[in-house]
This record gives sequence, C-alpha cells and structure tokens, in this order.
Amino acid sequence: MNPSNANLFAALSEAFPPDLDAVAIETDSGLLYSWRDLDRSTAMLANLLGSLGLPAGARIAVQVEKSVEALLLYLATLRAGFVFLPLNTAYQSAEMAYFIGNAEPAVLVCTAQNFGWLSKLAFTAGTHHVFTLNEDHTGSLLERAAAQPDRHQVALKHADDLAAIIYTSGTTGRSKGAMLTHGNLLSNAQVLKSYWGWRSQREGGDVLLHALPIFHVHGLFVAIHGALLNGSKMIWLNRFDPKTVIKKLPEATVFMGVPTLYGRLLLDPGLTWEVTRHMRLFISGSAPLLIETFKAWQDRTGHTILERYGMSETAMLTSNPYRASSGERRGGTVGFPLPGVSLRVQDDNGRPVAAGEIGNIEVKGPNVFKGYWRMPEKTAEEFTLDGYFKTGDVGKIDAQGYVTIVGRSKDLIISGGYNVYPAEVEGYINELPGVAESAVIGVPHADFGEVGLALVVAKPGAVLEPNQIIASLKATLANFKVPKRCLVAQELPRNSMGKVQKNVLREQYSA
Ligand code: MCA
Ligand code: AMP
Repeated sequence: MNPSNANLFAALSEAFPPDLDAVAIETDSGLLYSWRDLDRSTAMLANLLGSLGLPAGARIAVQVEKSVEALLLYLATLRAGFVFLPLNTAYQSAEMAYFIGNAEPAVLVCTAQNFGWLSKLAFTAGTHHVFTLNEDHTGSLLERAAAQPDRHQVALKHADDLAAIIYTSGTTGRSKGAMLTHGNLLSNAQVLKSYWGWRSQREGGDVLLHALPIFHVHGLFVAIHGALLNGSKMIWLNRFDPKTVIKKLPEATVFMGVPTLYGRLLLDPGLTWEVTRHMRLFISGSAPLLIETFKAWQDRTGHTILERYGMSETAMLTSNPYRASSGERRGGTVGFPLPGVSLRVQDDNGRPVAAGEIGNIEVKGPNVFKGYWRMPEKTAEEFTLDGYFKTGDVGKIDAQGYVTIVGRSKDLIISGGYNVYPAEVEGYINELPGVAESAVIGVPHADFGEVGLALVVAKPGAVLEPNQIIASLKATLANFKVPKRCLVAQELPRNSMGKVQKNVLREQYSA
C-alpha cells in the first residue's frame, strides 16, 4: 500500500486476511464470496467506473435493494476515487427527483424495475450513465463490469477528499447531503475497531451478522467497515427476519441493530441463552433503546447490549464501554465520547452547563463531516464559532462522564431507526386539496419506538377523509415517512408567537 494514500478502500483492503481464498461473505442462501472475489470484483467495477471518463469528485447515486453486489459497488466507488451516494429504496419519484437534481450524479445505478422512470429523471438532470443492478445478481452494471480487467490500482486520495454523501432529511423540509470524507470514515472505523475490541484472527476472530439496510450510516459504515477493517467474515442477510437472525446467531459473534430489531427478536421464543452463547457483542443505535428492552435482553440472553450514539453527519460519537474495566454498560445512556471526539453540553446562550444539567449537545472531531453539499450557509449555521457541530440533540453528561440523550431540539421523529422530519411530511399534506394546515408529531409505538401522527385542519367548507390523506401520502412519500394515523382537528394549538405547540399535541395524543 502507498502510505500516503488516504483512500479508505486502501485501508480496508490492507486488512484483508493473508488467505484470500477464505470466506469473506456468506449469504443466507449459501453463496460464498472469498476475499479474492472482493478484490477482483471491486477491481472490475472500479475499472468500469474509471472507463466512463467521469470528472474528479463524480457522484455515483445508487438506489438498489440490499445485496452483496451493492456492497461491492460501494467499495468499488471508493477504490476508483468517486463519491458514493446511497439512496433508500423506499424513496419515491418526488424524493428521487430532488436527490438527483441536487447531487447531479454522473452515474445512477437502479433496479431494472425502476429503470424506466428513474433513467428519464436522471437523463433530464444531466446524468450520463444509468445502469441496473438487481438483487438476483443480474443487471447491466455487472454485465459491463464482467468485460473489465480484474486488477486495479487504488485511486490516490487525500483524507479530506469526499468519499460519500448521505442525505439526511431537512428540518425545513429539504434534505441536506452530509459530505463525509475518506478521513472521516477511516478515523471513525479505526476508533471503533479498537473501542469495541474487534478480535484478531489470533484471538479467534469475529463474525458479523449483517441484517441492516446499507443505504445509511449504521449498516453501510459502522457495520461493514467494522468487519472489513478487521478482516472478519460477514454473514449477510438481504433483509431482517427474526427467524433467520436467530438461526444464524450461533455462527456469529457480533450483531448490530436498531432498537426495533431487538424488540422483534425478543418477541420470538427462539431467542434463547443457548443461541446467543457464542456471541461476543450486541450493539444498538440509531434510536433510543428502551430500558425495558435492555433489561429483557439481559434476562433472555445473559448479554448486555452496548448502546452507542451517532449521526449521518458525524458517524459514531459516543459508546458505552466494551471492557468492564472501562465501566459498566449503562442502559438508557449512550456511554462516553469516543476517543478523539470532544462532546460538550451547552445552554441556549452557548455557555457550558454543569455536570448532570440538560443542554444542547455539540461535537468536534476527525469524524465530523465537511459540510452540507452545496449549502454553505446551512453548514455555517450548524457550526459554532469555535468549530463545534450542533447536533440538535439535547442531553446531559453525568459526573462519571456518561452521556444521556433526553430529547431533540430539532423537530424529528425516529421511527424504526429511520428519521422522519415532520416539516417535510406537513409540506406534502398541506398541498392536498381541502387542507388548511397540518401538524405531524411523533407518538410512542411498541414496534417502531415512535411513529408519526398527522393532525389535519380542513379549509372552510371542505370535508377531509383521513384514509384518503394517508393513501395520497403513500403514493408520494417513502412509506416509513407516512404517518400511521391521521386525525382531523378543528384547529391547532398555538403559542403567543403563533407557532404550533407540538409539545401540547404530543401530551394530548401520546396515549
Ligand atoms: C417499514 N415501515 C416503517 C418502517 N419500516 N414505518 C415506520 N418506520 C419504519 N422504520 C412501514 C412499511 O413500509 C409498512 O408499511 C409497515 O411500516 C410495516 O412494515 P414492516 O414489514 O413491519 O417493515 P420491515 O420491512 O420489516 O422494516 C422494518 C425494519 C426497517 C426492519 C425495522 O425499518 C429497518 O431496517 N430499519 C432500520 C433502519 C436503519 O438502518 N437505520 C439506521 C440509520 P405498509 O404497511 O404501509 O406497507 S443511520 C442512523 O440513524 C445514525 C447514523 C445512527 O446512529 O446509526
Ligand atoms: P441520522 O440523521 O439518521 O444520522 O440520525 C441521527 C440521530 O439519531 C441523532 O441525531 C439522534 O437524534 C439519533 N440517535 C442515534 N443514535 C441514538 C441513540 N443511541 N439514542 C438516541 N438517539 C440516537
């Protein structure tokens, strides 16, 4: 490896084990991919991207179902030095039009099923290349890559060069593309490798059971970089299914999930002490893990879930300790700031609060993103003068240093680990005929943690049909953003400034 090459792929491939014929990925349908396969196929895909004559910094937008080949495409994009832009398969046409218009990708990879409408969208936006990639290992991307050489020199990158753009929904309705660099991602992966005690081959190695989607930070970066940087095998599930996870747990040592996954596993009687006996570590994040889930998991399996906290803009920020010598894993907290991360809690005037007091969480570190794609003003607003990123999360740090998230200053619903910005959903509802105004709030939900509830006020004389509103939203928006219930209200409570009092609505409707 070229020591001056900060390309994340260079570090990941450097960690491949010496026996390249060993299994790197095993799917639940029994397909095996060796480390050599990973090397050769990412080389072929990188050569294909390289052959297209793309400009430096070109974005490769990808909206495909989860598959090993989709992972290979991510790695190949890094290898070739371009910028990966993953998009949730739940996004529909209006959302995709926005992302493609905003990011102006040079390449779009989509499923054959969506090729018709997506290629039209992409070509109109100036994207020159649209390939298909399907879950069943078919598509024009792999056909074209098959003709490419299987050797490739990893592109030379600086730590500050962009590796990926992750869109996070926007508080004002428009999504913002968080620009993450090779340095952001590699530094975070290295810290987690050591903090979570990934075991070397000499210590018996680790096997990651991968059951999360790969269009967001948790499944794409935290899980995949963890396994690859340790040269560890992954058991790969294209979708989460409790029975398959339970079947595969005895062959794994590490599992990562959002709280909904843990909740669903607990509902299955097959989850026992015995099937988790070989497990080294269960990690939870992306949304608050209820203390009941934390305790129920301990009772059923004897394992203490390690909860950590992160964001698309920052990757991982805090973690409960892995080693008992560093402290206990404390349910309801997200642990300590990771090495290299400065985390502080400030009041609304930007002054530090005392230990145990609640305030706004601000962070700094090598993992913190470069800014929002083509939104310099928005980026500037979200950083303090001394360079801390304002997370929008509200929390406290106790005397021992444990961080607890107690709420959010940003109006955000986290449903099953996916973020939903009420402002975006309200924007769509307010466009519907007969709607005067609306408010979307998060209410507790046994499975998803929180789900959206829409309160809608009719225009004078108009009659609104809640089911019709839900149906209209389902036709336009990613399904996870669609409120699970809609109620017609006479009016919305407002404060003296005229602002809708969502706290009042939440109190009223939480039950
Ligand atoms: C599916 N639905 C949802 C969700 N998922 N509704 C609300 N919230 C959701 N998360 C919809 C479906 O479209 C369907 O609608 C209905 O709810 C029931 O779907 P179901 O079959 O139960 O869903 P599923 O396909 O089993 O998916 C549930 C899931 C999935 C496995 C929990 O949502 C998931 O994989 N979540 C993980 C998200 C994640 O990886 N987040 C990390 C982001 P209908 O009935 O109308 O068809 S990264 C991040 O947050 C930061 C950086 C961090 O700290 O990690
Ligand atoms: P995203 O925009 O998808 O990156 O989501 C980031 C947000 O998820 C954070 O700002 C937090 O509000 C939330 N989050 C992530 N991990 C946790 C956690 N362990 N507990 C509570 N909230 C979390």
